[in-house]
Amino acid sequence: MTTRLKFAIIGLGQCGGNLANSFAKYGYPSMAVNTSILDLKDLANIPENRKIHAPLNDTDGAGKDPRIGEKAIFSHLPNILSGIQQFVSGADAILVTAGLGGGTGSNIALLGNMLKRFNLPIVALVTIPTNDESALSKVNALRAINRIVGENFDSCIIVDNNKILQQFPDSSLSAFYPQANDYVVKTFTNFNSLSTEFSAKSLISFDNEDFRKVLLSKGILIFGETELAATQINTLDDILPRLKEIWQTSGLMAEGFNFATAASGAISIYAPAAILQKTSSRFLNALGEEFKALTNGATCYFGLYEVPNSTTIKISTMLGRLTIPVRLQEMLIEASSEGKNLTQKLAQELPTLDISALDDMELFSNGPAPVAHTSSDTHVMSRDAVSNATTGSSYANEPSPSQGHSNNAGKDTDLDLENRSYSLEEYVKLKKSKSPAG
Ligand SMILES: Nc1nc2c(ncn2[C@@H]2O[C@H](COP(=O)(O)OP(=O)(O)OP(=O)(O)O)[C@@H](O)[C@H]2O)c(=O)[nH]1
Ligand SMILES: [Mg+2]
Repeated sequence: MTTRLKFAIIGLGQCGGNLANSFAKYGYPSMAVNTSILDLKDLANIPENRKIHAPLNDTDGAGKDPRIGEKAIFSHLPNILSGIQQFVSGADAILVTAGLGGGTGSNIALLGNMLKRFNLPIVALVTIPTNDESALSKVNALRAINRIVGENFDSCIIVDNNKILQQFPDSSLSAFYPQANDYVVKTFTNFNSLSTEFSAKSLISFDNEDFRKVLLSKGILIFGETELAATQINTLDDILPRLKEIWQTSGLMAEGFNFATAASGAISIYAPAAILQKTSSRFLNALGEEFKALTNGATCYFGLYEVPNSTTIKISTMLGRLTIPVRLQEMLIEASSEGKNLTQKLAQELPTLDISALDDMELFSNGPAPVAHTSSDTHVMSRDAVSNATTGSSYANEPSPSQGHSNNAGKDTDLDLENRSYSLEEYVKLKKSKSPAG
């Protein structure tokens, strides 16, 4: 792949690793850093020596706790930095990527800050949680976004996971993330790749330096592509009223940007010869005017290409140095109410049951205290009782020799048992010897 800029990709956490894995599929040198060994093992496109396992002690993952992720990164910092140092040498820029809802990837600003020592531009590509995710994920994401913007990276691309469902409504559970990650990487690559330019005839060229200017313009960056059937439009002027809509809806970027905050942008148009022939040369002025009006005067870099035999018009756009979008302000409102509930729940003592109704219950018999026997016969007696029990008669049901004595009151009164226990044998012998018949 011939690219405008040679990016070295570093994925942090599970989402970051998955995105780095997708970048690797498109030919970018990629590595992954994670607190979880299980997440790392599935990254098939990343070589084993480019996977850095950085757990905190014996834990696997950070359990959505950014403090664990932070400690884990610090505890492996020398190892992480030496691995990255070799990896990034020769690159034009570093792209760090992560999901901000978890405990590992939400430390992307910390990692990015450490990477500043390599003196390369740093782009962050992050995902923000869906509405359905927990307050904890949203709070993690909002704190992380603020740190990224505060750290002044060369730009930050925000992929909104909410939009994956809109973009791929029929996606299966297993294809959901891979499909979205592939789409993000493919769109990014279309900007960074020169292959379309090679196959097209350039009327106005969007060159590498233009790309670098917009990409590294600080703040938040959006990019996207739209394709229209050539039959849908007559001349390129027809796309002008749709420009804002294209920015607002294209791709998986977070929505609700104030385009007037953009400082720079790019628009590349790829069209078939027939459409270009019908379009007046005044189109470029009109496009420049429209762009300036929408962005309140941002610098725009244009590219215009004639694509032979094409039946579509492709419009690629980038806008740089935008401020945090409304989508994140909405998330802040959700997170503060959901987070308050969660904080209250966590602050509450765990209630126990009122079991006073059980206080007077004695469920174990105190019974008469066992009689202390001194005779060794006792031992023999109980053995016999056990053997009786096993032959069907139980010790409890069978009258004991002494009971037998009292039950047959009058008859065996002469049998002097002295409150003692006897073996059955002994008892029968005694009884026989004392009975008149015996
Ligand atoms: N687009 C996309 N989003 C993902 C992907 N995997 C996870 N996410 C999102 O990323 C957020 C963070 O999840 P993880 O990446 O698993 O978190 P982590 O950084 O590994 O942190 P811990 O699991 O706490 O160690 C979640 O809230 C999801 O919304 C992925 O492959 N693609
Ligand atoms: Mg994880």
